[in-house]
Amino acid sequence: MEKIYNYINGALVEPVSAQYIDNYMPAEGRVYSLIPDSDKRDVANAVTAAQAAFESWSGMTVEHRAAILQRVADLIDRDLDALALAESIDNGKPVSLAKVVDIPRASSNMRFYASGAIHFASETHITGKEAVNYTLRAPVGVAGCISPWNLPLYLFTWKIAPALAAGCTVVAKPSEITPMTAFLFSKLCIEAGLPAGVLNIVHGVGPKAGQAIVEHPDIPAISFTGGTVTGRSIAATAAPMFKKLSLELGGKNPNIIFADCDWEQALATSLQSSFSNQGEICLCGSRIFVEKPIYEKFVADFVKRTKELTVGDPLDSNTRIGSLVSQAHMNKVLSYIDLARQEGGAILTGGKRVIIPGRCESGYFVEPTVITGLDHQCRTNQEEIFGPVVTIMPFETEEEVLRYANSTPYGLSATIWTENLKRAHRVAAGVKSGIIWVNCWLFRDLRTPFGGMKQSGVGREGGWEALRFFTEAKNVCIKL
Ligand code: TXE
Repeated sequence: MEKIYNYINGALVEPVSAQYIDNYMPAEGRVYSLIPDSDKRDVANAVTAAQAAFESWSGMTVEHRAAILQRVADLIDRDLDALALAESIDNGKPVSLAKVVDIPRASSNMRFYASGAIHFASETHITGKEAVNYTLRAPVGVAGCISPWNLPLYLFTWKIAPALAAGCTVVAKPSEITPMTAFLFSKLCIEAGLPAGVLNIVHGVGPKAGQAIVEHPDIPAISFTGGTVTGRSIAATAAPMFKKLSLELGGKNPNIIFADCDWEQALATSLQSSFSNQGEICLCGSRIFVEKPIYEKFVADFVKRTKELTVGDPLDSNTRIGSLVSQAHMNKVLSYIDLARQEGGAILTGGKRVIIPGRCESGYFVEPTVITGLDHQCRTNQEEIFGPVVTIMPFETEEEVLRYANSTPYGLSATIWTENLKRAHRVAAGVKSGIIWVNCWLFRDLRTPFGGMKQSGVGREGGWEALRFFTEAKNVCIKL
């Protein structure tokens, strides 16, 4: 069976323990490769390598660093099809989606931060005729990057690229549930000539390998994307050590549809924001609020289109909904659908596991599910399900929908559908979310700040925010 290796000090190596854990192919529900079960000894080796590489990497000209990162991006583009296939096999998502979202966005992360670092500038403040202050920004040192399973290579590179571009060396851990593309990425880094020790990838489970990264005294900055519960535990470990922390956590995002929306756009995009990647995107709009005059028609049309989505083999190009990432996650999603029933919800379509005949008959497939009849305060509407499950609720006024939208402990993103410009601005200002889309969803400009409010996270990634995160500012004040 294929073995995945750690990438430490420029080489692909076994874990110190020589122990491996199973890696599942979710569409078939079977083990297909093995992952290093790394522990604090592997993390210590990775940190030693990263420390040794720091001086020359951070001292290299930014153009030289950028050129190496661009080469990595070129190799991602060259291997797009193979990486998309690997991502689909590892995660269960449709290969067609990995081809147009995950892998191209991984390559643009590398390119964006390669050129971003070249254009990064630091500030100068002229204090009248008395003084000049300028800001020196130096890379923080060895950065710790920990990423989740839902958009594996995309979110892995989203953290690594700015850290490397800023001049940090990195110890990174992808999710143990989807490690394959990070492994392939380590091979591309070697091929691209990334100097040994600049990036180190340690595979393994969160409480062991992940925790060792968070606890390591020589890693001063941690960038994490994952569940809110894990984020809380990471913060509890890192805060007393005074580490820099960026936490991108869960969401329970409102999708607010006013009666004056562009009907076709709102409907088609809401279908995507509900069910793309099997609903396993922290930015999915899992609570749809529809203004009363169009509520009945919206529900009818939305259910009709949901029924047309093909659930199937992720490798089939017609498939719109692939497999959920793991059996445990499938069970969690199904348990939430049961909860919705108990809470009095009506399941208008979906609600069950799907058995796909043939190679995928043991896979973890769940029908796209639409639920109505629930109050905004019930658990189904408060907790993150992270699957192909949406609820639809009616509303009458802006005040009312803002109250519903803001009623969860999360505040990651929101979508607003209206052709009324003033209302769009008013509602966007009123929603407590870090990212608001008006008449679109998942549109990204990498220069914009990205992150959540409330329990959706701390800090902002994206653009200059990420380059600032991985650097330490020092002010120099010169008296004139
Ligand atoms: O994430 P975890 P999981 C949500 C979603 C999902 C839930 C749990 O609701 O059902 O989180 O998913 C590492 N110290 N999101 O269990 O556990 C872990 O190995 C250091 C939302 O996969 O948070 C992995 O690399 N690291 C999210 C990463 O943290 C630890 C996307 C994320 O794992 C650790 C995914 C520890 N103590 C899930 N424990 C989003 N917002 O995009 C775990 N890890």
